[in-house]
Amino acid sequence: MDSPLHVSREGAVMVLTLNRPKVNAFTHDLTVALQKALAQAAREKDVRAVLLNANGRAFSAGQDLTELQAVEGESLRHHLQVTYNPLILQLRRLEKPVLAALHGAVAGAALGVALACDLRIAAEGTQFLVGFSGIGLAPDSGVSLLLPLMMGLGRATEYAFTNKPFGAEEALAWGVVNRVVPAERLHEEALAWAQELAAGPLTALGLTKRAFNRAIMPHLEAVLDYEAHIQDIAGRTPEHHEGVQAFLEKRPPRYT
Ligand code: T3D
Repeated sequence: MDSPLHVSREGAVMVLTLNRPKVNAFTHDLTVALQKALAQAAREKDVRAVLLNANGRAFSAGQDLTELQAVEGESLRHHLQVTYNPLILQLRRLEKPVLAALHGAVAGAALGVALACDLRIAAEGTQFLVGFSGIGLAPDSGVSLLLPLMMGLGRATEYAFTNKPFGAEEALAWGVVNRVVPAERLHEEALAWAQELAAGPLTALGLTKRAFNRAIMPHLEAVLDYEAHIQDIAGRTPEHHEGVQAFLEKRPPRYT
């Protein structure tokens, strides 16, 4: 079976490419592969920047809902503690620039992963979906902190409550992404930008990231832990079961 994550090098840039069938939904294996690759990026001195992108029609639809159904017996707290929470912390703590190149759909936990990167470049036509309320959950993967931080609390609340998508141009106007480029130029532009970042003063950039973390998200670890706590509550509700069931049966959810 093909690996869920392709790890390659373009000079000093480590390129991490999500590579799952259909929509790059995150499985346990993909999350662990990302954690390992980021640990490698931190260790290897000649890696000076990371580019996170994806093969296929979408960057990622977030948590794989077929796999989530399989772990339903377990607590979502535990699931988050071994998957997204360490991944988000790694992305923020890696003292090297991390650029996300986004296309297609970016939903749920994948939105959290994208927001935890330092910079985002999106293809025209990219659709962003907060996702969680669509399956009766609350935001996790750092989304409860990072989305209001970037787009403002009012907008974040609206898009989290309604689960309606917003597009690349809105994401650009609201500061959720830094650049929007034609889809056919995404890879080339993202790689060129990552190379430029890799040629920068690495220690200064790493310390800048450390300073930003300290200034505006010193409590990130506690936020992730609290998200896991409330997701555990949401995960036990009939709303969540109905939301996932409805998605898998391709019908609108019926909440009572
Ligand atoms: O403890 C924990 O881990 C809880 C944490 C949860 C974190 C989360 O990420 S919660 C949010 C999970 N994600 C979603 O709810 C998004 C669900 N997907 C969608 O809304 C849409 O698929 C997209 C907007 C992402 C893309 O729409 P579109 O029209 O381009 O594609 P599609 O037709 O909806 O999907 C294509 C296929 O991918 C389809 O399968 P099929 O019919 O070809 O066999 C669909 O079922 C499948 N798919 C889409 N999203 C997921 C998925 N399969 C598994 N998991 C998915 N998340």
